[in-house]
Amino acid sequence: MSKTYYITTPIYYVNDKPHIGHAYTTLACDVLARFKRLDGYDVMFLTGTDEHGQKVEKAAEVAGVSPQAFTDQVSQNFRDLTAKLNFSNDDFIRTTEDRHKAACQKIWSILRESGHITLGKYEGWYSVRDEAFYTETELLDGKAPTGAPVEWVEEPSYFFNLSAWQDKLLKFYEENPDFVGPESRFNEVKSFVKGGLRDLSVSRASFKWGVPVPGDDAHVMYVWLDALTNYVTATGWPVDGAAGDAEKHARLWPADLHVVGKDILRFHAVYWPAFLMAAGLPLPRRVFAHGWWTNEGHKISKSLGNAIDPNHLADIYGLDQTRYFLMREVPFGNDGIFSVPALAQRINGDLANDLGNLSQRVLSMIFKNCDAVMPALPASPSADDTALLASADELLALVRQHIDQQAFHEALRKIWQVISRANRYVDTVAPWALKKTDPVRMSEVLAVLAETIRQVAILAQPVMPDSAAKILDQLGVAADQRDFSVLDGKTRLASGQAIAKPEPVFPRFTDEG
Ligand code: ME8
Repeated sequence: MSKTYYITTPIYYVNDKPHIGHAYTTLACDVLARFKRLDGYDVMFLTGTDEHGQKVEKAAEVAGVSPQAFTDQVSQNFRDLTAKLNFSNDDFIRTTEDRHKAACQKIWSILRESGHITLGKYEGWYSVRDEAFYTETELLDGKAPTGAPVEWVEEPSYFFNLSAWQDKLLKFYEENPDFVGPESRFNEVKSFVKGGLRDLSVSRASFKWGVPVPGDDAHVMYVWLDALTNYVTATGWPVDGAAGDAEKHARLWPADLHVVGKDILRFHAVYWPAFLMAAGLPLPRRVFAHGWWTNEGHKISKSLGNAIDPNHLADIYGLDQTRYFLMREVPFGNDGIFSVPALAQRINGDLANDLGNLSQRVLSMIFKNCDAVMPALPASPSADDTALLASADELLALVRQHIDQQAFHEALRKIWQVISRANRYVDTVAPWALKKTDPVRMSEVLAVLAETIRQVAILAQPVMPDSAAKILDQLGVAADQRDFSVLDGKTRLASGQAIAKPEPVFPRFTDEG
């Protein structure tokens, strides 16, 4: 059986429409999921919506509908976005589903029965926007450290004994140096835990929109305990429940990677591992926290009304162009500044000029000068031929290394180095000039280029599935010859097949509309 790879996005709150930030996280997971599938893994890629809690309840109230009707509607926006942006998720979980409520109640019962959850009283600050508890000392100018407003809460509450897990968490971090990426964020997590942990309030008694606490209807579960549990729900856990699936759970859990934004790293790298240890479940292998996109340097917020709609980006600039830009522009882990000029520059530079022109020029020459039949590679390649092909053959190993570190920008940079090399090779060997002087050599040169483009296009599939497919179609690469087993020199582009008249894949972007 092939190796499995289980990757998750955060589940998004349904208080608002999806924006570029949500699209970004899911896109990164989609690229990883596609990459791993092409690299021979049996992939489970999960995304979904986080539908309980006070924030969603309040948003429904403002909209004047019941929380369930509201979440049905907003969750659909997130589901629609996955189709629109060509996300290949294998499941879409909603926390209002029965399978999830069963998992939440199961984890609760385990924690309660093993004495890790006890009843007490919460007195302190709460931010509905963050769905998080804060101490007096954490507040800055009467607000949460995130800038969110807080309110005073005094109510009976169940507590999880988080403080008891400090040493075990630190030991786990020590033994698993890759647990959190990037490293700088892992250091922040460790300092936070070293600073001491307080027991965590895990139920609310002042509203109803949540999973009922088993055996105590006056409480609903804290939305973060509910939300985090989604990652095990989707594996068919609890295995003895109505939606249980022992085989699936054993195959998928623990997850290989939770991708999150830096805002919610603490929940994933501290609370979640503690809940899991307490419940006797294995811990995820890695959590990666990416940075924050701003709109030309301004924080994206509902109140500023400056959210960037990913649907709009795909419509105006092209889907694969948008996907490429988001993955290439900013080192994954860093904050990023969204701007249209930066996007236009990537579209016209990297895509239209570098890759688009290369492929269009080479295919057009084959179409015109080789009777539209794919030429054969040289029997005795020149030093230039060998060097170019070697750089393409080395790519998979390099790209895989970067992808396994979630360094998408580096992976793409490596691919584009080969594209630049191919463009320099075209200029140096000038196949158009060989047409009259040495047509055999011309066809060999074009074959070397076509083979390079084949490998580049296969590796570009996870980021730009449609555009890469168009290039591979134009090269005459069969549909079953597009996974990574045909890379690194193991296979070469077939010759002798007819090719159709090539069409440019990446149009230039101009402002003129
Ligand atoms: O936190 N830049 O949901 P959420 C980059 N329901 N990424 C951004 C972003 C931005 N400006 N804005 C949002 C929640 N994100 C919880 C999660 S998981 C068990 C529960 C992305 O709707 C980023 O991934 O507030 C961030 O972590 C997530 O959206 C927060 O989504």
